[in-house]
Amino acid sequence: MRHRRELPGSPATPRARRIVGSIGLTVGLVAAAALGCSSDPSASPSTPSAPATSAPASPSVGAKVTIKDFAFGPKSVTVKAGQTVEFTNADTAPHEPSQGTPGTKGPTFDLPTAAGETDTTPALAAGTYPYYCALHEYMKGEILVQ
Ligand SMILES: [Cu+2]
Repeated sequence: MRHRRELPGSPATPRARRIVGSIGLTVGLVAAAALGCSSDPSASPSTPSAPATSAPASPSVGAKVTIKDFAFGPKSVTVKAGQTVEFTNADTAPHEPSQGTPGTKGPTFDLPTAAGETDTTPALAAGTYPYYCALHEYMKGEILVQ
């Protein structure tokens, strides 16, 4: 009996109004938050981040080899550890300077270089790197890295 009197009683109406009012406020806040969030992505492109890919310093070229008349010139070059060797193909045929010796290609570099193009080895660690042309195995050279 006591419970039935309280449930349908008049106090329910003010409670309902409070609940509806709080829902309205909540919806308004959520809508405002959604608008704020959606405006952020559109604003971010206006502040471009610095290009990260250009940051690492490229190793310096320690020597340049010209491929001409199916020969490497000079045949032997010397660079410092961490430097690279740049190959320029001055022939009209493609060449492929490859670290190692014919039949025993090494892992350090393999540079298919079209006529007129330039290709560069990775930074080299100290050591002696014989190389040859994978397309014309009689073409040979040597890189000394100190
Ligand atoms: Cu060649």
